[in-house]
Amino acid sequence: MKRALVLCVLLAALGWAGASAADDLPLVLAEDFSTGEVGGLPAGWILATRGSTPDIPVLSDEVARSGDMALRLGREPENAHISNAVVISFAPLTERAVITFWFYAMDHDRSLVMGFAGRAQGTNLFGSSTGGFVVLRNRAVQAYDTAFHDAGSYEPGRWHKVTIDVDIQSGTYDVYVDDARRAGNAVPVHFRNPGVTDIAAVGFGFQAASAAQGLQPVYIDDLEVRGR
Ligand SMILES: [Ca+2]
Repeated sequence: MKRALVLCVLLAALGWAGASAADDLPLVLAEDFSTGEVGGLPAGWILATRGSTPDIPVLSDEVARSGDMALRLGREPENAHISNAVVISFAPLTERAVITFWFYAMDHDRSLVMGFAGRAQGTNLFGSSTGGFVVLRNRAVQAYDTAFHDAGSYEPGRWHKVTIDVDIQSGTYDVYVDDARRAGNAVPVHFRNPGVTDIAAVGFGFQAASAAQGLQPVYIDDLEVRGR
């Protein structure tokens, strides 16, 4: 009893009590971006067009955390600052979802946008239709509902792990960077779209802050979804 209490206090102090039991959840999706051709879409993913840019996320062998390939999000400098996105769907989760992925950014400019939402949203996982919404912004991983909330800092040129622990019924989630909750990050963050009632898709795109900023790619690898 005493030992269990000590463990609980320790986990709470580490800010990790919420996500510690994620391994007990059924594995829904594991994606290491190993299926497909360099320069093409990863197998099983759907293109979600956003605006009128030719830039699309593609498989790349420039940087990989596992195997030879990762997902490369980027844009050509003359193109719009928001690229097209890719989305993968899975059977709807209605209770809890734990989404983990790794990213490798080339600089501190805003570059990555990641969203997750339900079956009713289809591939429309960004902007006001999204459930949860995570970006790289102001040298931090941030989650957005009606304001940006820091979840943790990151450095260019190395892999960082993002864990998103979603309480689907309450429409809230916590974000951890490299298995830690940032000090002072007391939120759970609310879904941007309160009408999201299940989680059935995850999507990634490139979104710079402006046409003049965010010209370097960011890479995604080793995405995993657990839940029920
Ligand atoms: Ca890989």
